[in-house]
Amino acid sequence: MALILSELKDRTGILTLNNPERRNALSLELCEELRAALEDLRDRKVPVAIIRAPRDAKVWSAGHDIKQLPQVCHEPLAYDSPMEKALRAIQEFPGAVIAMVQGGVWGGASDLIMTCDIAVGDETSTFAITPVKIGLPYNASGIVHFINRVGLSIAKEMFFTGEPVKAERAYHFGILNHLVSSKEVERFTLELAASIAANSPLAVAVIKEQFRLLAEAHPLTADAFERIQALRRKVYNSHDYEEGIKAFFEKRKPVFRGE
Ligand code: YXS
Repeated sequence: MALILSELKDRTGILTLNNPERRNALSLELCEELRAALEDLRDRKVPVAIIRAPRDAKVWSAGHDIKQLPQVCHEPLAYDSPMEKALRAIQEFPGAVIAMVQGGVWGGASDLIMTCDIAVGDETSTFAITPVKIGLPYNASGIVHFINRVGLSIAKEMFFTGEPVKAERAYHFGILNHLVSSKEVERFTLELAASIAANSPLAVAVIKEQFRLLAEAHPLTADAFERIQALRRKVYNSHDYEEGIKAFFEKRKPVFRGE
C-alpha cells in the first residue's frame, strides 16, 4: 500500500500521507516515499507541492514512528535518517511546499510543518513537539526550524511543555500562514498553490534557496558544535531516554530521574 498518495492538479502536486492505522507516523518507509515523491515532482518540473493528510483527519501525523526510534545509546535523529532526509527534500524542493493541516501534528511532524515554506490549517489543527515527553535530545537543525518560524520564546515553550499549540495560537505565532475553516481549507490551499504556480518558477526556486541559506546562517564555533554533540550524547545515552521509549510502548507515564 502506498504510504504517500501523489496526484497532480493543474501545476500543483498533492502528496497525501496515507497510513491512518498508524496515525500517519513518520516511519522510515513513509519518509522514504515522501522524499521520492518530492523528487518525482521536481523531475517533472512541478512548481508547487502540497503535503496533506486525508480529508478531515483527526491526526495529521503522530510524528516519528517511536517503534523505529533507535534504542538508547544511539543517535535518534541522525543526519542521514529517513525523517531528516525527507525534511531536507522539502527544503531543497525547487518550488513552494505548502502544508495543508487538519488534525493533530505531533513531534517530528511539527518539525516537518516548520520546514514547509507555507502552512495552511483549519480550526482542528494543533502542533506539539514532544522530545521532552520521551527524554529525547532534539537536533540542532530541528531547533533552528522552530526558532526561525515562531521565535525563541514560543519555540522554548513548545519544546519545554511538549503540549499541543491550538490553531488560533498557531496562527497568531506564525506556525500557520492562514487559518481557514475545515470547509474552506482545501479550496483555499489549492488557490494559494495555483497563484504561486503562475509565477516564475526560476525566481521562486532561487528566492527559496536564498531564504534557506540566509535563515540557516547561524555561525557556530567548533567548540559550540562539539558541546552540542556532547550534550545530546548525554541525553540519548540516559536512563530517561530508555524509560521514555519503554513507557510509550507500555502505554504508561514515564518516570524520569534526570539521569
Ligand atoms: O497500539 P496500536 O498497535 O494499535 O498502535 C497505536 C499506537 O501505538 C500507534 N502510534 C504510533 N506508533 C509509532 N509511533 C508513533 N508516533 C505513534 N503514534 C501512534 O498508532 C496506533 C493508534 O494510536 P492511538 O490508539 O494512540 O490513536 P489515538 O487516535 O487514540 O491517538 C492519536 C495520538 C497521535 C494522540 C496518539 O497515538 C499519540 O499520542 N501518539 C504519540 C504522539 C507522539 O508523542 N509523537 C512523537 C513521536 S517522537 C518524535 O516525533 C520526535 C522524535 S520527538 O520526540 O523529538 O518529538
